[in-house]
Amino acid sequence: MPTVLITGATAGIGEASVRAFAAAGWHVVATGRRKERLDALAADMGADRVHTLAFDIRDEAARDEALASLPAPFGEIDLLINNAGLALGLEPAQQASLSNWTTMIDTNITALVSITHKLLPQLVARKGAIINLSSVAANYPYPGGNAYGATKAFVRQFSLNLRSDLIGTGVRVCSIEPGMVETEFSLVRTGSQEASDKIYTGVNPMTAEDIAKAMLWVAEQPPHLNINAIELMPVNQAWSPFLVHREG
Ligand code: 8X3
Repeated sequence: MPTVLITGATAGIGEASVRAFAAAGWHVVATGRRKERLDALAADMGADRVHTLAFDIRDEAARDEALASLPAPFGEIDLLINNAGLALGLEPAQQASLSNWTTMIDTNITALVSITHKLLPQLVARKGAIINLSSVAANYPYPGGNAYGATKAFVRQFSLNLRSDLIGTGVRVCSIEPGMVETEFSLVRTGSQEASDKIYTGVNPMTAEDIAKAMLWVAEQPPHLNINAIELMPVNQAWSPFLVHREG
């Protein structure tokens, strides 16, 4: 069975993806910062199916050391799921914290690009695949989206540009672009469980399992078929009219 490496696997979409791919018979390398959560996941799914690596995705030396330790068959990665990422803050740009912006850029862009660059030779050799977690925020601006949306626009465009360069290698690339999914996402973004609950109340938002299922579907398409991008929203989420400021 093929092997998938999933970043940001300790919660939400990452954790649900580990469960979905392992249940479908894949070997899964689950990476993230919170070791006890990774241990629990491996205990749950079986250590023969899920191998865990605890490191901060922004720490290249720790990442390389962890990847070098992978035993067979976990070291033979066929699919990279770049799920690790976060949103911090919903303030307008002129009030936002610069350190929030740089943390998002470091995680959502720099770390994603770096692990992709690291694994690309192997993925090319194995005719593998990459699934990048972008967002609807890549495609539509919204108040408070500022740097977060821009990082996700990078992820989408990087995915599409990878397709151009990887033509002829057999490597497939997909950008997954979800709207509202109830996970720790909004808790991390707002710093408050109450604020997070308010965002999802009455929305019937998507679940982490919904997105994991979509990723598994993408991964299990026949090798001649590439799903370029998938944009998903709960039925109760859509677009609003342009903001218009009237003077006077
Ligand atoms: C976040 C998407 O719609 O929750 O990636 O802002 S949304």
